[in-house]
Amino acid sequence: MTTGLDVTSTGSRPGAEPPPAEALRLYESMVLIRRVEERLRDDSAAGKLPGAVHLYIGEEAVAAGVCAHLGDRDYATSTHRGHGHFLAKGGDVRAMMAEIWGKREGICRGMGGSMHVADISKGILGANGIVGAGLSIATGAAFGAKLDGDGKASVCFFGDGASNQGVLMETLNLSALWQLPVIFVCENNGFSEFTPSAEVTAGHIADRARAFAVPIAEVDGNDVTEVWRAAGEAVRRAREGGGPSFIEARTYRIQGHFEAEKFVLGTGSYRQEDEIETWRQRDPIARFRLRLVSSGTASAADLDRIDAAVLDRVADAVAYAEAGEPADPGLAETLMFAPAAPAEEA
Ligand SMILES: Cc1ncc(C[n+]2csc(CCOP(=O)(O)OP(=O)(O)O)c2C)c(N)n1
Repeated sequence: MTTGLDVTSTGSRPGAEPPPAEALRLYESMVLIRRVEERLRDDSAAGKLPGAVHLYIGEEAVAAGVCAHLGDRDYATSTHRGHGHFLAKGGDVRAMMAEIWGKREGICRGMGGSMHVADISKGILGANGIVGAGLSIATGAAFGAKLDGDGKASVCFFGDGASNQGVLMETLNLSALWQLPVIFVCENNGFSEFTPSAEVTAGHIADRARAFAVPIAEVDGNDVTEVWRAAGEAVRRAREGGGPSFIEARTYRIQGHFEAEKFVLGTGSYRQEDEIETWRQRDPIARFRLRLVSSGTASAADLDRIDAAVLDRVADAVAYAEAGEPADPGLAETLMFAPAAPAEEA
């Protein structure tokens, strides 16, 4: 359901397909996110994880389709639902798993947990528990990239709930004014916690960008090819100095807002089983698998091999996390604050 780009395209032709090797990477990226999160779902239910996890199951095509165009030098900011962004951007699965398990082998030495997975060396500027906070961080990074002048792009993933934060208007304004290489990616999954988007969100989300003349693309966020195409165009625009872009990806989260939400909600429910089932039928991985096989890009056996290798990686990451040492609370102060600047000589 692409409703089209709002401006003259500078990038990939409508209908362009990812080349075969890229298509297989997209598939692998989505399957890795899914299998990691299924383990997190199960281990959370078994009470093995020290904190809450917000899962991305059903939304994998957005992270995979966008991050396929990014390298380690590019930036991405994430949300409280950030495991998919971390993995798709090239974060290490073992280090992320250990982080979520609260182990010192974790990417933030187990001090951050699920909502703060980050790896600056790969341009992963962090998951973030503050809704909308990634918008200003990504825009700041884009400002830095523009000053560096070396073609880096900066992506901000955020939800439909975050689209109601004032900071979106501020960052759209500055990025349009200064033509910053930032790509706003709204993952519109229809809910803000337990509230349907329609009850808290006025108007059409992409129109917020239209007001600043920022080019927009509205895509089916469960179709990785559509996301990949729109993101390719936006990243190219950013690298060529063409300024910001806005992608609204319509998707759905299959799991709850966070695992164990049923203990908060009691017997109440904010969505119907048949709605969830309808979206299960639009599963981005199953759809892409069918497309790869029916187009002859890959055989079912090729994809089964990828599936099996991913399962091995996930099992290895869980074993690594389980065997790790608990985080050291004594590090809290040293890890939290940057060292004081040396005193200036009189
Ligand atoms: C500034 C701020 N306000 C409120 C919250 C509480 N909160 C956590 S997640 C969430 C919903 C976010 O919805 P959305 O941006 O659509 O992301 P989704 O959970 O759907 O991925 C809210 C309101 C918060 N963490 N930060």
